[in-house]
Amino acid sequence: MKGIILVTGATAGFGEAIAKKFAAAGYHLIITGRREERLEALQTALEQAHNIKVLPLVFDVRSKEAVNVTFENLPEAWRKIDVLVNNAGLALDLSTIDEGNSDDWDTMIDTNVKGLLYVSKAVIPFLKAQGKGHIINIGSTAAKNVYLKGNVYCATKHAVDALSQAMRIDLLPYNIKVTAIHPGAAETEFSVVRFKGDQAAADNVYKGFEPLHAEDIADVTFYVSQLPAHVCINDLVITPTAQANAIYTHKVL
Ligand code: NDP
Ligand code: 8X3
Repeated sequence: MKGIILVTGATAGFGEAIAKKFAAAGYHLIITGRREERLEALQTALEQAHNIKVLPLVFDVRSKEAVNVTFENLPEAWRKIDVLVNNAGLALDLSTIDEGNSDDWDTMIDTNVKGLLYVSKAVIPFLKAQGKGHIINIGSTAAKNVYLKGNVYCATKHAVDALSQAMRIDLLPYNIKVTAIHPGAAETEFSVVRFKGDQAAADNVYKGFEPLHAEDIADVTFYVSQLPAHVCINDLVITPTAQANAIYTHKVL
C-alpha cells in the first residue's frame, strides 16, 4: 500500500486519469466531483481492478460550507492524505472582455480560484498532522500567457500559478511540497464544457494536430509525486508538440 491521494474533479478528464494511474500503483483514493454516479462507477471499477479502497466525496468546490463539512467529517482512516491534486476546474466561453458573460466569470473564479483555496485550506491540516505532504495544483499554459478572448479563464489560472508559489513559501515549515502542472491543449471534456455542449466547436479545437491526452497529465502527475523527499518539481509546463505555448500553435505558423 502506497498511501492516500485526494483528487478533485475525478469524474472526467485529467482527474479521472490521475485516479486510475494512482490506483494502478496501489494508492487508496479519495475522488471528488459533483456527478455522483460517475464517482461511484469509478469507485467500483478501481476497487475491482486493484487491491485498494476508494472514497467518493460528492460536493461542489464552490461551496465553502460543503467543502468544510465534507472534510470536517472525513473518517479518521482517510485523514492520512499524502497527495492532494487540485484539479477541478473549467473554462466557460471565449469572448472579449467587453462581451463576456459575468455569470461565467463568477463560475470560473469561484471554481478555479476560490474552490482550490477552500479545498486546500480544509486539507492542509491533515498534511501538517502527518509532517509531510504534496499539493499538486493543475494550472494551464493559460497561467503563463494570456490569449485572445481567454481573459478571465487566463486570470484564474494566473491566480493558480501565484497561489502555488505562495503555498510553496507558506508551507515550507511543514515539509509540504507544492507543484504546479501547467498543461496545454488536452482533449478531455474541457472544450465541451467551455462551449456549453457544442461538440462540433469542441472538436474543432483539436483538429489538425495531436493534443495531449488525459493520461499524459496523469503520467506527469504520478512522476512528480514519486521523487525523493528532498526533491520538489515546482513548476512544470507540458504542451502538445504542436503547441509552443498558450498562443503559438502550429495553426498560427
Ligand atoms: P474536464 O471537463 O474533463 O473535467 C473537469 C473536472 O472538474 C470534472 O471532474 C468536474 O466534475 C470537475 N469540476 C468542475 N467544476 C466543479 C465544481 N464546481 N465542483 C467540483 N468539481 C468540479 O476537464 P479537464 O480534465 O481538462 O480539466 C481539469 C483541470 O485541468 C481544470 O482545472 C482545467 O482548467 C485544467 N486544464 C485543462 C486543459 C485542457 O486542455 N483540457 C489544459 C490546461 C488545464 P463534475 O462536473 O462532476 O463536478
Ligand atoms: C486549457 C488550455 O489553451 O484552452 O487551460 O487555455 S487553453
